Amino acid sequence: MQGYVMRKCCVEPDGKRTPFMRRSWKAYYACLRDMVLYLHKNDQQPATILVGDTNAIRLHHAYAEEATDYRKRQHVFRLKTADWAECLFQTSDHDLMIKWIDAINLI
Ligand code: I3P
Repeated sequence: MQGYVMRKCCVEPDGKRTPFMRRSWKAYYACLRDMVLYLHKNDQQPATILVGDTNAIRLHHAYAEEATDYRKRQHVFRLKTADWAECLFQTSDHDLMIKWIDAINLI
């Protein structure tokens, strides 16, 4: 699965709140491949991203769910990874949000 999403970092792998400078929403072209969610700057010749980079999120033991507590934007889901990091993703509509959640949780 792949497509454009917005991402907002909330909690770092150490469990601490993401610093102010890195909490803003940013657009990415997301690609789900081999249990890793790669966040590319765009869909043109995606650059190589090494697993372990903040833009290559390992999905083993990760969990996605609708972020019903986040009311500033629509169609937002939360991704919690095995290292306790958390980020929010916004999709363009509800169906796409459900598809991303299922794709992440069912791999
Ligand atoms: C905002 C800034 C805020 C953050 C907000 C961001 O980005 O990072 O700290 O609020 O998130 O959009 P910008 O500087 O680009 O305006 P929090 O610290 O409360 O997360 P929000 O859109 O969820 O309010």
